[in-house]
Amino acid sequence: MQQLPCFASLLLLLLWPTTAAVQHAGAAEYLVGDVGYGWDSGINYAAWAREYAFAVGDVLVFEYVNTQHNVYEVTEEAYRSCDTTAGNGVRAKDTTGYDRVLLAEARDYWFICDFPGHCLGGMKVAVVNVSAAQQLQHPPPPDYVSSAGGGGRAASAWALPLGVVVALMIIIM
Ligand SMILES: [Cu+2]
Repeated sequence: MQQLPCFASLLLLLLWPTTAAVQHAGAAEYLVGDVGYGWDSGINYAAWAREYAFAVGDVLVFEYVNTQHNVYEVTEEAYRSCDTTAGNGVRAKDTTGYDRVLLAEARDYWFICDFPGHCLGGMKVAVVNVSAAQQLQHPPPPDYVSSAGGGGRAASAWALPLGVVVALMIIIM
């Protein structure tokens, strides 16, 4: 009879990291520019985007001062020309200052700041080759590495064997 609470607490211990893995194994969030208010003038977004392999389900977080910048999702042509006259090539507009953009499709995404001169000054980011499936070794953004979320990432590697152990224990009980 004394075995039951022991099993229960052991189960809880085993289930906890499994749950964490489920939460973190999927989509990742990327703070554009990697720092607070990282959507700004004077940042090399080509270098930023090269650091990551984006996948469907990932979320880009644009944080910025919304009286000074905005986020327009545009066509590749408008991205290159920075010309959005009369709404040309504009797919979506975000202006809150904290915009979360879901990468819902496996395609290329093009973003610019539409404030006068900002796009031409380099305030634009291309998120290309968004892959259809989440990769097993999907690189997490730095804020996940340094925070408690890193444990979740590490846990995902042994989530499956852990699940088997938990299932076995349930059968034994
Ligand atoms: Cu701007």
